[in-house]
Amino acid sequence: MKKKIGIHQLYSEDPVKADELVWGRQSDPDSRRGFLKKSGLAAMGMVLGGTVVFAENMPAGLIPAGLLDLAQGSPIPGKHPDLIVLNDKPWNIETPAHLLDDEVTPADKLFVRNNGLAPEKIDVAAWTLTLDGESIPEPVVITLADLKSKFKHYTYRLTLECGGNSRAEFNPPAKGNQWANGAVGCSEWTGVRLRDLLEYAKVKKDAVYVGYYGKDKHLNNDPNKVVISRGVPIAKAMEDESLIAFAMNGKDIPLMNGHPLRMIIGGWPASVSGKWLTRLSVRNIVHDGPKMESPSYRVPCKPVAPGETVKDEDMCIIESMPVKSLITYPKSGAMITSDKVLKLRGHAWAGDKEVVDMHVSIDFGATWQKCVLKAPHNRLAWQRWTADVKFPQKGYYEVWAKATDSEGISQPMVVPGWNPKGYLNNATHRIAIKVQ
Ligand SMILES: Nc1nc2c(c(=O)[nH]1)N[C@H]1C(S)=C(S)[C@@H](COP(=O)(O)O)O[C@H]1N2
Ligand SMILES: [Mo]
Repeated sequence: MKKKIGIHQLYSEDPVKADELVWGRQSDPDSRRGFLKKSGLAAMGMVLGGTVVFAENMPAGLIPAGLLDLAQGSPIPGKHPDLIVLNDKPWNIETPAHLLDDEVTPADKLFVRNNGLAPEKIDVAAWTLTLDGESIPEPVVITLADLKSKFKHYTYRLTLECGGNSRAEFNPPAKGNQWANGAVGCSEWTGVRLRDLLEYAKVKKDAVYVGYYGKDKHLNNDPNKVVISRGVPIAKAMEDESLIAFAMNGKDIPLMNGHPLRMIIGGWPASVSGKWLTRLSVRNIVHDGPKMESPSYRVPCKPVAPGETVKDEDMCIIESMPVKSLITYPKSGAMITSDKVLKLRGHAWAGDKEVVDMHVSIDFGATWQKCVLKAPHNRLAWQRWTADVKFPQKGYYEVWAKATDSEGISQPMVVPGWNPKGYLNNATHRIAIKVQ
């Protein structure tokens, strides 16, 4: 069941609280007069398409009229109004496939997956990153300013996909956010290499895993409870593209995507890319932070029948994500005329591997047409594919898209490998086309 939360619903429960969430408005409980900070004001201006001239007169808890037409939209500042809200506590927001058409996913179209409450106050000037753990001789604290000025910067486009993306298609259903296909994106990240930081902190030879800690708060507000602390084996941490990023698409990372500092690990479930990063714990064992334990972000080590119960010890940690693709143009349901060639487009990716082949079918998988496929901009970036398709007669069609990775593994046409938590569904993406 999809839970969509529109702006009205958000405001109906507690408009003043909603205001605080949406715009960061701090309200005076006595006068109910809103006080908007500069950032909230700027966000409001951006969403409404112009500076709010008399903002200081705006009562707290008032839904801007300019937002009313955006009804079902995402109420998060800086996020496109057509993103779909699956949950608001915590925020889980996905991007419809047709909004993922850009080669580089813009900030307003990158999905949000929070496990807890995003930090409310970010003090960039006071932000530090600590490196500690069994495999670091002496804990090291680096200020954000030093991290930016003392280490070499690298920029990569990296595909981030939630391990639970496309969960909605599993049957029997798996609990959790019922993502359709839009918990994925490929933005351009700038930061320092995780490897450079580890070497600076004199990482020991016995290092096994790098675990992250972020500044978000547990849903129950308990400051001592860690929301999520996952990470990657040392070999993945040492790769060129494993970044500690402070910028996305040449700007500050959006608040909901981890501003001012986050880990970015392309090709692996995005849950290993820690947001609001404050600490890296370099472990001499497989990291054991919250949500590393079974069954979180794990799948059965051996395939199981749909609905089967799997023991915790028979679940294995997800590493590289499987081959997958999206049709990003046209939007599902598009109507075209029968004399037209339809120019389809999308992206394909394959975890740590590359996509080497891309096909589409308009006859429910009976025959497949080869697509034009571009090389990735850099390793671990998704790849653009295009195809010119003609439809033989008027009627309803489905376009199915199928990518094949460098090991010859293709996307399945039916939902693969049912698993208790509903991870790793990489079945072919399907859209509807009506030819008139
Ligand atoms: N600190 C922190 N990091 C986090 C999370 C979180 O809840 N807290 N969620 C993880 C999960 S499950 C995913 S899919 C990605 C989502 O990244 P995004 O919100 O920038 O799209 O962040 C990961 N990093
Ligand atoms: Mo995730």
